[in-house]
Amino acid sequence: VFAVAQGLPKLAQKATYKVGFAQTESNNPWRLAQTKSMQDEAKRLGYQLVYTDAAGSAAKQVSDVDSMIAQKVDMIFLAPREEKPLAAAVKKARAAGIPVILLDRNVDQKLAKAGTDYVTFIGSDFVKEGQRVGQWLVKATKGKANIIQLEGTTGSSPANDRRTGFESAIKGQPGMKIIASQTGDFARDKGRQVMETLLQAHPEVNVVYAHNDEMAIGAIAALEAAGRKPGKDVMVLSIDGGREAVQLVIDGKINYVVECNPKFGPKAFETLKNYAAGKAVPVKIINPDREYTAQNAKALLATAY
Ligand code: GYE
Repeated sequence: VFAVAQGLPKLAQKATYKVGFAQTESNNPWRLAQTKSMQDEAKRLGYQLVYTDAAGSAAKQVSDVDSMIAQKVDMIFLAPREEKPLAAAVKKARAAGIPVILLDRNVDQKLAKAGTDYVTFIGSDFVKEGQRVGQWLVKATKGKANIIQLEGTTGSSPANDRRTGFESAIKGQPGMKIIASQTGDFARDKGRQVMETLLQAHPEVNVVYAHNDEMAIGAIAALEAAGRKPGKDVMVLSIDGGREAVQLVIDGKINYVVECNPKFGPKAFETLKNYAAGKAVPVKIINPDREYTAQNAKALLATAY
């Protein structure tokens, strides 16, 4: 299925564009790297970028999109914080004749559709990311583990899908149990606090699966404060692959990381140009993800974001 055929708002071919980028928050290195990549590419092309930061509020992000519509931007890049509340914002932009490209997170597919309500989703396959972590863990533990899962932002597509993928990968393993699963909102300090509480209630834990690096790093702090050895007596697994986490793989405190690369700028703007040129744009553009292990982390560190 290709986007151009479906009656989406058209985008004229112009020498320069005024483009919106509605970011979800900027409290972690992943978000900062993504924003920088978007800003750098806009600058390189000589496009005007209208940037907003929803500061962790889906309601603010909805009004940020409203203001971009009012400013009549040519196109909106949106990183929807949560799947449901932002679906309506996507439809509003479409009704106003402004095409939307979703970056890194998706909206609820029952509420808004790729190729109809928005042009395309560019990002990772989150189900697969979770599956890769689960499959690695099955091998590494020979199917025996007491797992604490630190979930991402409630209602966000990566949290939903990383949980689904992981749980599907360990499903056939009677010796692998998720003994607790709670949200840490993709944030370092929240991850630390949640881990601190869960650790007291579940001292039998020997694996922490965090939906992103930030929560994994927070969990490591909680484990160390409690006298546990992250990476040794409690395995730590995460997703993202920022430089700090890759260094922790080298240090032996994180055992396995699936990459989720935040450098969307070049792909995002290339897609804009293809769309304006009337080329067929696929309704999903999936970024390839690497992985970091004790074997390759040193060699790949310099190329991590
Ligand atoms: O993993 C996390 C960020 O939406 C894929 O959001 C993104 C996730 C990423 O805050 O660190």
